[in-house]
Amino acid sequence: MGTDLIHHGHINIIEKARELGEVTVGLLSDEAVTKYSRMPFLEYEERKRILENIKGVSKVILQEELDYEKNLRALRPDYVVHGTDWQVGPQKHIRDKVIRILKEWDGQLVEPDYTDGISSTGLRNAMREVGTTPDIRRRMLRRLLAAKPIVRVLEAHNGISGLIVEETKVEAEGELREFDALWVSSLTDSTAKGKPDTEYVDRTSRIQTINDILEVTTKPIILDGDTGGLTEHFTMMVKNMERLGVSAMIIEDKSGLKRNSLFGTNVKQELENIDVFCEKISSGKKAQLTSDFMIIARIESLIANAGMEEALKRAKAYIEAGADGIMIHSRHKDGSEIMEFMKEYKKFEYKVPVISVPSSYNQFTEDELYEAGFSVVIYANHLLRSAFPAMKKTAETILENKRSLEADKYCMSIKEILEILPN
Ligand code: SPV
Ligand code: MG
Repeated sequence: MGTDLIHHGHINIIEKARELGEVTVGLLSDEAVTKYSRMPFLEYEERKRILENIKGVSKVILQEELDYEKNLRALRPDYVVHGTDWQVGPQKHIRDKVIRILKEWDGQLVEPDYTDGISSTGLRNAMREVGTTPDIRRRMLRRLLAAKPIVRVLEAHNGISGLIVEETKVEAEGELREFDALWVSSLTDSTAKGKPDTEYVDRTSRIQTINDILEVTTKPIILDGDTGGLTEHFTMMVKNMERLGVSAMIIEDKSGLKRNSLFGTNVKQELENIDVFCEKISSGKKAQLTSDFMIIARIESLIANAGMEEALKRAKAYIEAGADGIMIHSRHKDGSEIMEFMKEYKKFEYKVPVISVPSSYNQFTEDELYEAGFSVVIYANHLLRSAFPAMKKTAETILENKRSLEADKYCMSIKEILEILPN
């Protein structure tokens, strides 16, 4: 079992197992669950306690992988009892292997009928409508970092794009894929408001966007905190974000009028003094109330053409100042400077998770970024960038035809739009 949402369907399975003998539950670790489903709301130890207290369960053991081989060989059970849900879909090959291994000692697979009218997925959807708590959501990013090779993050700039990040799923290469977390980007938050990405959109407005997203999602949020502003304001913002349940804030080491990094040196990109930025990081760390919240230092040396040495020097200094992660940014398309940075970073004595924003070097797959040493990949602006051309095309088509009929093919139906919104 993996889920934390226990229902009478699970109890039916446990009762069936109890008729056959002494029941041991293999409980999936966070790491194993996230290979086929989203992270459970409750942590492993909490899920374990619940199961241990269910009538008829003798023992709960850790299952670190989706594959049952290790536990099967250790226990050599007479029966494996499992719901029918794995007979099709991404877990089918795991089921086939269980049957094969059980044969070695004449063990048997028993699959009680699915209990009608209830499913963990249905409950999960209901949970989403109920929402989550700031504490559960805030902690989720650290749990994902511990459980997943690379955490996959997509940009959201309002409620509807938040819903897309929350709900989009695909089944590919035998696994169920979805996004792990949301990035609240300064670029797309500003652009959606028709404003430049220069910290002109103020904190009150950014908090409103975050609230709109929080209201309709349960996944963890990483906030683009721009430069963090004055240290005194940054520390207040840290407390504010913590209270809302945001998991992390990334601040960049720029000063003066902040310009978007993807302009590169076409505009003036002024780097903050290292000591001043270190002081900002350590003040933020001192201000936070929980141990879950993360402050991530973003290094802009490569964007400002200040060189690799400078980028590495800053990474060391920021880690020493208490940064929980670093983000190294680059706008070079070939990705060579980012890979060189990671090669040198691997030699660091003290390491923290490193975040990649591959807007320019987007030829690399997540697997390749993981191999290079990254722990998080942020797709920083793609929902806004893809929505904009469709909107523009629709506007042009209406003008050309003096009616909207021809624009229908660029639009989702009214019925669909009504159905994607939560009731
Ligand atoms: C953003 O998404 O606002 C970022 C990333 O800061 S970038 O636009 O690449 O600077
Ligand atoms: Mg930004």
